[in-house]
Amino acid sequence: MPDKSLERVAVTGKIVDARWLERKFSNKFEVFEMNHSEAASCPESVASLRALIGNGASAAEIDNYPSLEIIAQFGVGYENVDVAYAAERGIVVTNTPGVLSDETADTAMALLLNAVREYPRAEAYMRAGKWRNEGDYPLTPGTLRGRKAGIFGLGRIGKAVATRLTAFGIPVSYCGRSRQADVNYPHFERLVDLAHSVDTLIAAAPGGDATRHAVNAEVLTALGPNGVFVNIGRGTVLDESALIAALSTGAIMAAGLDVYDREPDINPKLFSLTNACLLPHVGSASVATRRAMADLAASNVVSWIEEGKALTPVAETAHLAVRSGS
Ligand code: 8YV
Repeated sequence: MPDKSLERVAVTGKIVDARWLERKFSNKFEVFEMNHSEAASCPESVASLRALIGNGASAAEIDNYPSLEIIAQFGVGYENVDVAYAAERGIVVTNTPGVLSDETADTAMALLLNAVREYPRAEAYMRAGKWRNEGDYPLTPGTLRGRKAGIFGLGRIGKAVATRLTAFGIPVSYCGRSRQADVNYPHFERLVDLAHSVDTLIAAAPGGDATRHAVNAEVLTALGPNGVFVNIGRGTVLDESALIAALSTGAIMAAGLDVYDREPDINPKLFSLTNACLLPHVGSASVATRRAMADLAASNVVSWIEEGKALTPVAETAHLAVRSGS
């Protein structure tokens, strides 16, 4: 029986392990699993909810919850939360920075290796019995040896990718909002200039209007015919039609994608390209990492309820991280 004195917390959207969350925080709050449309159709059941753990909330969805004080986004990206509107209503928004950086950076390296050395295709070749019947899998034109990498978006995930590339012997440079004092990698202000100076571009940039279609035909062409593009951040950062054209014409060699413009609806043309290695947005998708994300989201809620302090507020609502009077 749930303890009636416990706070009820709305859990919406794709939280991979809501049951685990419920067990782990059972003495802290009561999970109220639902989706935003249920909230809209049943206003009395959500009228008193102060906290929401979820993935995305538009202004209209936020308005379903008149008593809302905190939105704990399940993920590091939060372009699908209307933070400006949340701030206007005095609602603090938190995300899950740090806990998924290594897992996501590992996925970027897997995409890079798979795109360049064709490991998924080589495995499919073997499973089809072709090794025995037709001979060795062809030598790959691509190699990581001698590559130069550029990272678009040197946040926590970008930095974890840079560490891995450096360990692989690949020099790194980057393009981001500003030059960062804690790294020595060369910085480029313009993405196209970065692309001209490397042959491997890895996007780990946030989504939203500021980065929409930043990786366009000009940027891709600048990578050259040996070029490889990997996207581990947000699908909206890439002009997908430009990538499809670049892969089809050989303007670049290969690509590895984990994120898409309108996922999970994928442009079918991508499926027909053998030089595209495609994953279904699994960058952070291990049980351990998704639990660490759920843990951090829920800890933000607990800290807010118990102490009036959000642990990892997003920049736009940092001024709301401490409840007035706390
Ligand atoms: C998850 C992500 O896929 O953190 C993010 O921004 O995109 C991923 O880690 C997502 O948040 C889980 O739904």
